[in-house]
Amino acid sequence: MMWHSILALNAARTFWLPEQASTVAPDVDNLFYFIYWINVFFTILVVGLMVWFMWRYRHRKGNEGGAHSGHNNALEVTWTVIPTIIVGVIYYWGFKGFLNEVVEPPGAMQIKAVGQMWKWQFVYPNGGVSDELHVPLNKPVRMVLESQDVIHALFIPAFRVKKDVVPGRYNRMWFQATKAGTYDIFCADYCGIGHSIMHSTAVVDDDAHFATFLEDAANPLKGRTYIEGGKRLYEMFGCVGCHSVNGEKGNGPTWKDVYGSNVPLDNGTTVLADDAYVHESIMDPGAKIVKGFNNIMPPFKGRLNDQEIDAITWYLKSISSNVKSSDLAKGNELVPDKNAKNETSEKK
Ligand code: HEC
Ligand SMILES: [Cu+2]
Repeated sequence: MMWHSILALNAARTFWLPEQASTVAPDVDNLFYFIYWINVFFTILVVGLMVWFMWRYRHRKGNEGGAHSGHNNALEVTWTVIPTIIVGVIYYWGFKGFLNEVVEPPGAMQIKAVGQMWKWQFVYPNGGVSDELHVPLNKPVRMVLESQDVIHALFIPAFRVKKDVVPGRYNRMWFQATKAGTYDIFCADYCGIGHSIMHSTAVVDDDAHFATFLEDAANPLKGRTYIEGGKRLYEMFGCVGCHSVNGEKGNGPTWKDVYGSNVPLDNGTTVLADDAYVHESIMDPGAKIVKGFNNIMPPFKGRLNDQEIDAITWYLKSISSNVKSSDLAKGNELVPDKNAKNETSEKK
């Protein structure tokens, strides 16, 4: 079709639009340019005629006006039928494109996107987690969208997809990336003071890189020491949102100097913050409530395995003055690889 080749030329230049990096992108852009060029054509036609008529029928001596034209059937039919056809074409094209964006192809890989003020987290089928979206090249991906707080919207311009992320509801969208590279991700719904910093990156990987990424995302401790791994988990699992490591009080108690201290509880007793207490605090936060805090910490039972809790514990020790640095030797050892995979795959 001639239209298509003209439109394709346009799209290649991407004068208005971002790069095309998904299967649906060319169609979305072609429709955009179709409407755009129709507008250009009719704007020039109508404005051109107006200007020409103004000139042609301007007031002149001897031309006092007079003849008025009345009803004209041919004209009425023309300007009814042509726009109707154009609107029909736009509707058909748009609806078909809409269906393409809504009906996902079979075999899509599911990635969960969790929006929270003001960051995105992505969860992969193997339990891996990242704050930067990685997707495989040329494979359909289903995004299941979940919000922890208010309404956000996941917008990946290069893929031409955007969808609201609504608390209490699982929205979905799908795409298939067609070009390796990195692309912007934005939040497209005003969600508070940090809205403008709520962005991330979509990385389209070839199969080998994607496999490596998945492996690393699901085995956050691999190749790291216990202390480094614990710090990574602290960030990956959002502990950082409630627990500071510099002594500042947040929604939860600071982690600085907690390990090895006597923690006052809300039932009036105290407890020594040792390995067992840390383990219990993570798996079953409601069991002992720290005085002055509420029971708002989500339990991480089923999300963190023993090795990961060990790593977090070493991280806690490394930032506590109650632990001598000579006692940190084990924490500076590399986490052994064994079983890491089997255990983490149980995470949801
Ligand atoms: C939504 C906020 C929130 C998040 C997220 C959170 N916590 Fe907590 N955490 C708290 C609060 C509040 C307390 C104190 C109340 C209690 O004992 O349950 C607490 C207590 C603790 C304690 C006991 C600390 C002490 O001073 O005695 C540990 C250990 C702990 N959390 C670990 C974690 C880890 C590990 C993560 C991430 C995997 C995490 N928390 C994520 C809110 C949070
Ligand atoms: Cu947002």
